[in-house]
Amino acid sequence: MKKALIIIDLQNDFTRDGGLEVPEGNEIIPEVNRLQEEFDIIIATQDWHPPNHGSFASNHPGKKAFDVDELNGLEQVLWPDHCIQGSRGAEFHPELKTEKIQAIIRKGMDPGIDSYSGFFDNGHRKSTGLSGFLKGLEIENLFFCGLAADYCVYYSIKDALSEGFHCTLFLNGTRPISSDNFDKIKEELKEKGVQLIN
Ligand code: VGL
Ligand code: ZN
Repeated sequence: MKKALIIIDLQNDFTRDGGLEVPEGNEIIPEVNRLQEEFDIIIATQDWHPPNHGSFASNHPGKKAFDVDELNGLEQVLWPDHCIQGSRGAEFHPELKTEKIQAIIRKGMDPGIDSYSGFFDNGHRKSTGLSGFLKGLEIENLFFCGLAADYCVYYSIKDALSEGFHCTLFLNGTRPISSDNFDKIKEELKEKGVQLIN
C-alpha cells in the first residue's frame, strides 16, 4: 500500500514569535525533517490568507483575537493576523527541509471562508484537489505531522478519513494550540481508527 507524508502548515507564523505562535511549535522541525527520510511522496500545505481574510479579528470591528463570531453562516474563531500571502510569516520555517516536497497545497485564500483542512474549506463547499491528487498517485495511507494539532492537522485527518484514506498521526511531529483540546481530539481520532504513534 502506497503512503505519503502530509506536512501541515509548518510556517513561520505558527512557530516562535509568529503571528499565531503554537507552543513548542519549533520543537517538531527536526522530527519532521527526520520523518521525511522515510517517505518518497511528501506533500505540504500552507495557510495562505489575503489581508482581508474573514478569520482575522482585525477584520471584525469591536472583536478581539480568540473571540468566536460568525462568517457566512459558519461559527468562526477569530485569529490574530497570520500567514498573509507573500509575507515572511507565510513562508515555511527556514529550518524545514523542502527539497523532497512534491506538491504544496495552499488554502484559506477565499476571504469569505476559513479552511483548516488541506482537503476542503470549513463549509465543505470547495475541494482543494488534494484528495484527487493523492488518489491519482494510488496512495492509500497518509501520515500526518505539522501545526496546529487541534486545528489544521485535526480537520485534515477528519477529511482524509471521510475520503477513505487510512491515517496515522505522528505525535512527536505535531503540537496543539490548546493541549486540553488536543487530549479530547486524540481520543476521538483513536475511536475513528487513526493510529497515533511516536
Ligand atoms: C491554523 C488557525 C487558523 C492551523 C490556521 O494551521 O492550525 N489554525 N489558521
Ligand atoms: Zn489561518
